Amino acid sequence: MDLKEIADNLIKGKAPEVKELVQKAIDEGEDVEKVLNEGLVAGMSVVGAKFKANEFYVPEVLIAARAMKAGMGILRPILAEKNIKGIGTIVLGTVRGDLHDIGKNLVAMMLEGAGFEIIDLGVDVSPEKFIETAKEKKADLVGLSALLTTTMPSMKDVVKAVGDSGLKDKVKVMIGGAPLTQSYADEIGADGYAPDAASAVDEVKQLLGAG
Ligand code: B1M
Repeated sequence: MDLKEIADNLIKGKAPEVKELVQKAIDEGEDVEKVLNEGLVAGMSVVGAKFKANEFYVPEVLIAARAMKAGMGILRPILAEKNIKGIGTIVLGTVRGDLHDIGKNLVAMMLEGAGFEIIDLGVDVSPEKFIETAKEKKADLVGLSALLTTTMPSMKDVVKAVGDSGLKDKVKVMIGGAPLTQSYADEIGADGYAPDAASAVDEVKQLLGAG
């Protein structure tokens, strides 16, 4: 079957169609990685590009992400069974004291769409929790989101905790969120910064030398 059909439906945010087509592709014996890459990831890449170019706005991205989730629901168990590792493992969360998660969820979706394994710790995450999970899951990168100027300093605590726990050479730290800037990332010693969800994918790929 033409896997572009999956991508096209994903771009339009048609979750039931995406789910059905992914199932059909698997039933027809299509390679699971091919379905992931040429169907779901290809579609999500277009969504990311359109979001970057201001052709898509947050609602369209969320609807497309929901369609991707529907397709991933079928692929994930097969991938896990075949033990196909993603191109990197990312621990993601909104920092301590901060409850905003809409942007962080978008970043998670885009990164998952790009083939990364995402461990989403949710909101109000302490530096200790980031470190503990990064160690346990052997993460390649910790992604921090903040929407409040009052919670930005918590990112500095996480960067310090990464250094103190001996993970500095193993785990990169990327930050993002409306009040953040590259210069703040430089100031606190974070490895990377991304202004939006589509750029987050590019930045992570660059930081991890993936793709
Ligand atoms: Co709040 N809030 N809020 N809020 N809220 C803001 C952020 C605010 C700017 C509104 C304002 O005053 N104009 C202001 C912050 C001011 C400041 O710090 N300078 C504010 C405030 C003050 C507060 C409260 C303190 C209000 C109060 O109770 N008095 C309170 C704090 C609660 C807390 O966190 N402890 C609060 C609460 C809330 C709600 C719960 C009601 C709700 C959050 C719901 C939720 O997230 N589940 C909420 C919302 C919705 C907003 C606004 C309106 C929208 C935020 C949003 O979702 N944007 C916001 C005002 C605004 O931005 N217009 C506001 C859409 C989202 C897609 O964008 O999150 O920027 P964004 O994510 C982008 C990029 O930033 C980037 O990619 C995303 C997609 O492109 N990005 C990353 C984000 N994380 C990234 C991580 C990366 C890379 C990129 O790498 C890891």
